[in-house]
Amino acid sequence: MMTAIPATLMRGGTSKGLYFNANDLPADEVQRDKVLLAAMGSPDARQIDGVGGSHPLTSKVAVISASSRGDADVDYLFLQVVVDKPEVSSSQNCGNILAGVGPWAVENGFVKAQDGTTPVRIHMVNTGSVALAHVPTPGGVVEYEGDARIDGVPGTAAAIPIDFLDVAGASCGALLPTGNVVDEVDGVEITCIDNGMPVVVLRAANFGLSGAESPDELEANDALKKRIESIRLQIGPKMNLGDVEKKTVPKMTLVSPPLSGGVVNTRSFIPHRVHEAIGVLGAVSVATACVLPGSVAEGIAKASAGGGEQRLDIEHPTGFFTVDMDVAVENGAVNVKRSALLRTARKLMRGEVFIPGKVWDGK
Ligand code: NQM
Repeated sequence: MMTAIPATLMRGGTSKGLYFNANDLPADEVQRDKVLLAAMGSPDARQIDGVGGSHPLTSKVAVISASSRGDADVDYLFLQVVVDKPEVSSSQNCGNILAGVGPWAVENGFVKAQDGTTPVRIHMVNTGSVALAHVPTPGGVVEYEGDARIDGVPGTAAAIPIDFLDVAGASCGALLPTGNVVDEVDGVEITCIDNGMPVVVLRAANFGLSGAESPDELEANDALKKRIESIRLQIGPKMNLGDVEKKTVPKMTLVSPPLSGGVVNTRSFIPHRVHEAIGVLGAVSVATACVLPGSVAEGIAKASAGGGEQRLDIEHPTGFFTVDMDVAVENGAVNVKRSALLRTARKLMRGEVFIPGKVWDGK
């Protein structure tokens, strides 16, 4: 006996995953995670017995419900279904899957569509912060097609601008979780920062890299991966993240001088695979490090610490990620007033995902 669970398969930004109404999943978290592992086909490197795409970026889940907060329309819980281990993690947020939450919320009756654009206030449960997505809804219907282009996705789609209102320190309690602009681990200088995503910024040059290496090359470099993981495991607790061995944070981003006219060039370990682009909130955090006086990006990033609105183009393996930021530098510290960016999303399939009865019999 299989249990059929309503689900929507969507691309959100440069990620892909299943979007669920929380009411359709088991309330018990252990049971819920078993269901999600079965839906995606984990643990298995190929996820052959599920709908997962065999990569962390395509093995993601959004669980959506009416918001518990007065300042939001929906609650969005992000869950990373680990591809090759029986693990489901709520330890991070995801700004890419977030891009599909607004359209999903409108189409599933959580927010009434307006003619033109419908603002959807999304409480990101993982970090307790709120994002404001501007969903295109001409004639009161969600529009997915359009002419906005984001690097890492072929073609164009309708633009979904997203504002982040209060993400600084959302996971770690402070923009600079260790209290320092620069820390040293294993003899390497790093900047630990959380402007929506806990990120450790490292200089590519400190690892003998140019920073232009491809994700495949970096993933094939076992000695490099070991050094980066050693730093991650040591600094995680100092970033108020506890033991991070089984967590998908902090992300580890190598920075190097820009190659194509952007502010900085990046390669991001997320944390065991290398991102084909860069995560949304990961990019916001790296952009913030670029305007932080004294960070390891200083002298590498072509950005100046300064007040007011700034547009920062972060280079990554498949193009640029553009972040609009309003930052004020007060007594040498960066105060982030607003971060905003553009994403697109696409509804790919809607239906039911089938779960074997031995996993969940739906009761
Ligand atoms: O940083 C990948 C992604 C992400 C996360 C990751 C993300 C973000 O590209 O907000 O979007 O770093 O695991 O989807």
